[in-house]
Amino acid sequence: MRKTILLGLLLGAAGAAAQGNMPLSSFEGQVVYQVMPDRFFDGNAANDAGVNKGDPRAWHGGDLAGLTAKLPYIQKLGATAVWLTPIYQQQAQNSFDTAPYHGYWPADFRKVDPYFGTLNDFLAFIGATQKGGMRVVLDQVINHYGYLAPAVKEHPTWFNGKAECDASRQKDIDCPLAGLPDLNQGNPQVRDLLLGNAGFWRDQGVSAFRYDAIKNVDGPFLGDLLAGDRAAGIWTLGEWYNADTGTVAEWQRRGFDSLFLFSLQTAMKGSIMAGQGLDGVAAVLSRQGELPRPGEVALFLDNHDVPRFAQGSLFEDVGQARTKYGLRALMTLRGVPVIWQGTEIAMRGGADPDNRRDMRFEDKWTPQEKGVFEVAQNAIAVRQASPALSRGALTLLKTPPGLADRLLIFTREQEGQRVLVVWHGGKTRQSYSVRLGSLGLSSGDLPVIQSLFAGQNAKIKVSSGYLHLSLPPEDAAAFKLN
Ligand SMILES: [Ca+2]
Ligand SMILES: [Ca+2]
Repeated sequence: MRKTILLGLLLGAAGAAAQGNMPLSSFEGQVVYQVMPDRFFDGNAANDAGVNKGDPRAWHGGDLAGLTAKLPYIQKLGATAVWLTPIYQQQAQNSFDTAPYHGYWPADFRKVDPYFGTLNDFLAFIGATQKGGMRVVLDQVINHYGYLAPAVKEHPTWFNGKAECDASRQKDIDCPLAGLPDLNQGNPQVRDLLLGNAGFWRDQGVSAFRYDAIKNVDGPFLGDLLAGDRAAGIWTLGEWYNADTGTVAEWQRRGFDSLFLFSLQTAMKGSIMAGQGLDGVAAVLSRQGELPRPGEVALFLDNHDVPRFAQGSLFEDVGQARTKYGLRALMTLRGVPVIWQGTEIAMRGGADPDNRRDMRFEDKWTPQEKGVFEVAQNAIAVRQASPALSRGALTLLKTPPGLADRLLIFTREQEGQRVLVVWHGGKTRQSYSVRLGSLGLSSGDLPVIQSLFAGQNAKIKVSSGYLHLSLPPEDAAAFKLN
């Protein structure tokens, strides 16, 4: 026990020193593309034993060789970083009639599962990303092993059992998540194992970690883990399911560079996909001042744990149109946009595993899917070409009374460049005339105005102290002001 405390103090001191000397890692300006390798692309049929593409709960054969082969596709979309769900060696058997294709049932944290390939395949992928100037975010599991991992029987003292769970006052931390064998990070062997895992993968050339289920992990251990990452220049992204602005702010203060802002995803899906007012989005954005580092927060329309964004609409064509709106809207926000594979073509799917259908590439697309991709590609390019959109401060403007459900207006500003952003929830094309003074703008603030997104007809004019907007239905527009 004493040894543990001393080691903790030492690491804490090293962490503090590192924080003092090292600039904080940043992903501001990046666009992340999220991949679940088993469901992305099969680049090696030799590791496909037992694959059954007809079963959504089975292995589907996608692998690291396939991911490397399709890296040009991700680059063509315009993403600058790739987040892979875990690639570790998984438990050999199924649980609940489900194979560990998703990567969250690890058996060995320092081996690559043969279905995904080898460590050399991973290094080849890293090499290809580095050649393309891209970054890699690797998913790290720190809360549990897979249900049937050999370690559970080999090292019973590593895990919180029923007694520990019953006695705990922090049930989220010391009780099993979905029944998974829960690691006791207070055990020095477990601690060293997990800190060592982080070091092992850092050494393979990753830029960032996405830490799974941080709500369920011991806080002091997380502090030590983050100190090590920070000292090594690794960006850390925590997953706290359903986190709101307050939770993200708290964990940024406690050392994470970023968390996923689930509350914004909920509000965006509600307003863009389900016809709720845009005031719900404004309410989330109005809290950004609470965030220590708003530019680092991870923003998303959907991911592998929630139903697909496009699934929020009954009809496929409506889902596609609203996904275009969602993708444009996402690219106007302050933070780090994360696009889950297939959202760029408005793939559909309900709850897990239906939201993890195999990725489909260009040769299989309908003209409508191609249309969604082109909007995604353009929106990303517009964001990347604009310092204001990619890194600028966001200032929410006051929407005139009675319009807050239909209009969301804000500016993004960086290096003297300014962009005016308008989201329009109206169901038909509509014109609005808003007094500049009521938005907190003066006419002198709006010298030259240029619409930024291609393929949409959004217009803006300033005259006699009014901002006149002519907006397509259900879409987000961005206008460069100078
Ligand atoms: Ca394969
Ligand atoms: Ca736990």
